[in-house]
Amino acid sequence: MSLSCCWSRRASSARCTRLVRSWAVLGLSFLLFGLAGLFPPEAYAQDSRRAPNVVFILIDDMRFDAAACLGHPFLKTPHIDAMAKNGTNFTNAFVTTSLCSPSRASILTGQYMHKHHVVDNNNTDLSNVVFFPEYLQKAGYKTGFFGKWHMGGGTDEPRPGFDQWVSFRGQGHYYPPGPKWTLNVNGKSVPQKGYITDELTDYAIDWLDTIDKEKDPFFLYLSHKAVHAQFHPAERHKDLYSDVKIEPPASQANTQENYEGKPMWVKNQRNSWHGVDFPYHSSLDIAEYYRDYCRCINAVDDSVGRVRQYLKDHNLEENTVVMLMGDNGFLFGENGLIDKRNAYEESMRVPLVVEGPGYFPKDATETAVVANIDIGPTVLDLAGIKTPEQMDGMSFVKVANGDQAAKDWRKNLLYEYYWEWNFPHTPTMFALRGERYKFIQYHGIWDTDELYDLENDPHEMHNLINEPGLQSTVRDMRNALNKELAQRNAMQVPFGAKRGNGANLRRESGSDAAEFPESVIRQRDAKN
Ligand SMILES: [Ca+2]
Repeated sequence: MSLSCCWSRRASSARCTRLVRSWAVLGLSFLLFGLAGLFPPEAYAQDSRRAPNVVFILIDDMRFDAAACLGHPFLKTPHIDAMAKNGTNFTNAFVTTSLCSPSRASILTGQYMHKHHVVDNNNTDLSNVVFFPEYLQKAGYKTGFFGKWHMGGGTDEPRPGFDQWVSFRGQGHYYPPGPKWTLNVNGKSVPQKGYITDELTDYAIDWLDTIDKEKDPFFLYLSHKAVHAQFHPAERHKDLYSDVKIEPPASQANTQENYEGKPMWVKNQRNSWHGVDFPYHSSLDIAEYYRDYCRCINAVDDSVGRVRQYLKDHNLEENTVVMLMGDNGFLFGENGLIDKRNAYEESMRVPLVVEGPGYFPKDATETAVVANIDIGPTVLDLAGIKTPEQMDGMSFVKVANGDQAAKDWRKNLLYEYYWEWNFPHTPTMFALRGERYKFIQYHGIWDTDELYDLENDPHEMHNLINEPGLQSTVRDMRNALNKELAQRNAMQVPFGAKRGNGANLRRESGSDAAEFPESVIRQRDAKN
């Protein structure tokens, strides 16, 4: 092996750094002892540095494209861009369930929803799970949680795994709604003073100041309330992007062409709580709504800038891995829908940018399919802790560095969402998201499943489920999905108690209900 080999690969400075370090240690070994055989191979293959600090920044409902470096047409996000320039942009990052609490539980446990059982935003039972920061504590890390927890939103009490705790009940508020609104700071109620994105960053940085950073590694979990609805930008950002003309996505138009081949639930949801005809049962202007969403991103970008500046000012850049991720995506009119939950790209795809000199390549793009369930295993791997058996995810450190062959990485990612009483317009679905094709299988509807060619149809406009030339692909993906569900013991759908009608209204002047597709219509008997 020569040192030059790493330059022929994609941007892989981390691997080079490790190789240089490994060869330096190996040379020293020969010098001191003369006999390489005295050393087990691990002795010079391992990183001699202390386990790195890790900063995990989770952005609520951040779409895969919600930063300039992620391809957004007008957002200005200099700090997230600088992070991507100094690290790796994972362009195929997903969540295994596109909903706040289930996805957050998957991040914290490394498990699928069907295993951790946080199946909606109401379920509060977390008695049978282990949060990955609990392992970090045992390994000597100082751990701090700042922001939205959400699982069991009725309480803001500290949860296991964190030495420092700052959180709030439920979704929290951008600005305090009144003098009685409080944050929970290590078990004590403390009034929220200002804009939540800034205030959480203040708390996080104040906590970093208290740590003996020479002695202890730290894990900072900065879990922003932004950019969840209802969007309320910081005062300094309230006029940003006012002159930008916002065009609806091409698939938003209510045309026969757009709904050709789509399941009936998609057209029906158009005129519902989560559709453009009756958004949140109101007359909301989706374009203005999106503008405020973008403005809220800017406070997050400022927060990223402040955290990175702190690391720089305290000489922590070289031994700290910073990760930025969304807990789920968000639709702003695609297919006539808003919000999330479904398995379309805008819903299940999220941003994931990771920087850490020597750990992740700089200015690199990684296309391996990674997910929220991989965060726990990855952070534990960085800390030198083996992935616990109960976790479903995998560490992506090696695959990002080119040290793990692509063939040994997952080819298809399982996606799951369970129908909710509260939002009856999105059905239960299971999907396999592969590198080229996505197969979506529904439970509880009877008109059609879906298959998309993501290479030629990235916006999922043409359902290929009935395409004659792709029937073997449909069969293979259906078999693979069923096999994966069976192996994971996931062929069951839990549900909670019904408490009301849910958001089941339709606007009288909105679009009509969908008609059954021709594929299920017969003239006489089923043999026609
Ligand atoms: Ca969310």
